[in-house]
Amino acid sequence: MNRRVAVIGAGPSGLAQLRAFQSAASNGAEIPEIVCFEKQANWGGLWNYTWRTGLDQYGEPVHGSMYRYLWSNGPKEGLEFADYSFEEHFGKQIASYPPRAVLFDYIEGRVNKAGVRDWIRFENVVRLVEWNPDTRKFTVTVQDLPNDHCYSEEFDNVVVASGHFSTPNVPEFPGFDRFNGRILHAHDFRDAREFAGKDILLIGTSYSAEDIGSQCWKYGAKSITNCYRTKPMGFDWPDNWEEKPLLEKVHINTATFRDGSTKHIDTIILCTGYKHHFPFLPDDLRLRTANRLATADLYKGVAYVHNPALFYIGMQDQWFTFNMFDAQAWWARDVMLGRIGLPASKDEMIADVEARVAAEDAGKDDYDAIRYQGEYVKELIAETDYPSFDVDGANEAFFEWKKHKKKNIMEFRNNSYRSVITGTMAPPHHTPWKDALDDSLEAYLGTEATPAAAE
Ligand code: FAD
Ligand code: NA7
Repeated sequence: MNRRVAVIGAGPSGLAQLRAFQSAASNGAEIPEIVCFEKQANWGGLWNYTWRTGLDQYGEPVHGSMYRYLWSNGPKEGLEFADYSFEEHFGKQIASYPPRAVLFDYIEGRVNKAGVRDWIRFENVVRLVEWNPDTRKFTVTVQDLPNDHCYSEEFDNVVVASGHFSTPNVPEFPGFDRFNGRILHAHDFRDAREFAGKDILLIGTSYSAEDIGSQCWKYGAKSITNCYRTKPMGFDWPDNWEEKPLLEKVHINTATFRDGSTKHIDTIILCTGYKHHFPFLPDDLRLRTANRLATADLYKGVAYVHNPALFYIGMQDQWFTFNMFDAQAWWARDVMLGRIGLPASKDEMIADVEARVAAEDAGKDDYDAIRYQGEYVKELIAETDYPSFDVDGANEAFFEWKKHKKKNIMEFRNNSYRSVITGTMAPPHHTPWKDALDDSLEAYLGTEATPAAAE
């Protein structure tokens, strides 16, 4: 087979694609040549922590949006790889909300075992993808950053796995230009200790606001205020945390909210989400979608309806993450290997997208959304040889998680859930989340209580 496949990005989605092909090869299939382009110097995507913000040493926008002390925001039992359990990786079952370094280690363990690192060209950023309708091939233009060299190669298929939580959505509010303090987006947040003793204002009500606020609270902020455009998060917050209607304006250090109330503020953190941003894709190939479970223009959530030689992995808003990316990558692989056929007409693919959008819209709450995405994962897995797993069990872990958050937002990470891959119950973590200041892999996997000061 002399076909070639380009994978853009070596985060969890791109790595899922590499593992999918490697798995087929190890089962005796003939596979195309796979070339993965990754602009960072290592794999892991967002889980590859960087202290950098803004531009990197090459002048590239920094991809990383993760920060120090980040622990999984959902139970690991919802994201476990069906072909590589936590027990296989760590040699034992571990607690349910691992910090970033622990999850990075787990992600890396599977692809080290698969031996796919040689397929990746690190510090090679994709600049442009073009489709040639005559040859029915893509031309991918890449810049080798350390050698400052641009080159182009041809591919039969392209898989876009470049993530969508890196390009910040940055609204402006009246008075920002004269605010006497730091204004940053969640994308640039790195270390909560910077905000110890300060009055913090968070704009937004989703994961970033909840978690960055919790981090700042844990590491000693004086007060947390978050404001909402649609509705408050509604958790039972600590005494020094309050929720307010949306910010109307700031003047010097005073924030005024839509209900007319005011508050002294030292720092504003925009937790206002991210944009799907593909500067390397021309109009005919570029996905334009809102951050939702049923994306626009992707048949089965994966194949681009306007050119199904192009695939997108991980472009949905996410309850399920790693195992959903796997389900998508296995499915995309099987289309590329000719094991799964696509509908003959574009209209059929568009009808599939419309049905998914309608089904998502019919859901009434987060529980329906979790079920919806669980069904999607099941649907894709049923069409490939990705190991089947108890998706309903993973849904249950998510339901429990939501209840635990409602019960106590600062204690939900102290709970444990049962693995749907191995059936083992996770042990409780040795230290309550709010007291565990050291987020290193060693501290987490150790058995001692570790309230040690963070370094
Ligand atoms: P990414 O991880 O973003 O990886 C994309 C890769 O593509 C990167 O390595 C990037 O360098 C590369 N790339 C981009 N453009 C180019 C280019 N032009 N050329 C070459 N390479 C390129 N999920 C969970 O399951 N649990 C959590 O607790 C959790 N916490 C999160 C916290 C934060 C702050 C954020 C932002 C996300 C979190 N997520 C979490 C969701 C996260 O999106 C997924 O876990 C996962 O990282 C998505 O993988 P991905 O490969 O699709 O994208
Ligand atoms: P999300 O989940 O996309 O949420 C964005 C939030 O920002 C949401 O509460 C929005 O409010 C709010 N938002 C967006 N624009 C505005 C403006 N202009 N004014 C006020 N509020 C606004 O992003 P997150 O960063 O929290 O999470 C992304 C991923 O990172 C997630 O998958 C996690 O795993 C970590 P709305 O509800 O629309 O009114």
